[in-house]
Amino acid sequence: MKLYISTTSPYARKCRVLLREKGLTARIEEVETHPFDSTADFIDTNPLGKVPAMTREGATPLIDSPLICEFIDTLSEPRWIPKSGPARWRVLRFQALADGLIDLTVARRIEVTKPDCEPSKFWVERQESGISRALDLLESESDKFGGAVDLGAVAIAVALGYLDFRYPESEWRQGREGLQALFDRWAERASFQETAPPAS
Ligand SMILES: N[C@@H](CCC(=O)N[C@@H](CS)C(=O)NCC(=O)O)C(=O)O
Repeated sequence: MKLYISTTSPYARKCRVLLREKGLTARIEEVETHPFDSTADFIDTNPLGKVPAMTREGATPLIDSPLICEFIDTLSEPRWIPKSGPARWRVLRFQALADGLIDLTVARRIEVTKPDCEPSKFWVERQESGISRALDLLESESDKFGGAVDLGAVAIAVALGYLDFRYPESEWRQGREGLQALFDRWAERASFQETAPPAS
């Protein structure tokens, strides 16, 4: 099996952290790709041209990081996504919030780095407000993921790492001790260190 990744993609990083934590790096080969290169193998795997994307022997390819993580999680125990009950929805909701935080941060960066064009104040303010509200909500619920080792906690830590990488002016740590504690805890793990984005 192959996992198409880029080293700067936070969505791919979520899958890569999970692969390492679940001891599956020998079963799934990471193939570094630049989504804009659109090689035939990559586009056959994901016609949308986005990473991460995954090939599987004798089965359909998988795209979209939540789906890929769900599949990876079935390959070894213990599960990082609870199979049922309220814990499952808690973990998947935290992943959705974290992915949404990444979506807004990516959109903001595209807006502020557009060549030959002033960023739209309306969109940048809208994206920054959404980022700030999502961070405040996660901080207010940080007792729920506290010391958790599951996909929700991974997704939040990856989103915070992406803010450091692409939007350090957000100063997300200010007044958010719960999120800072979560991030510091993950920053110590080999899975997190090995998948850190390159220095920008
Ligand atoms: N919802 C997707 C988002 C994937 C995504 O947007 N990946 C970015 C890299 S961070 C990408 O490949 N962008 C290339 C493009 O949009 O053309 C996921 O969770 O996997």
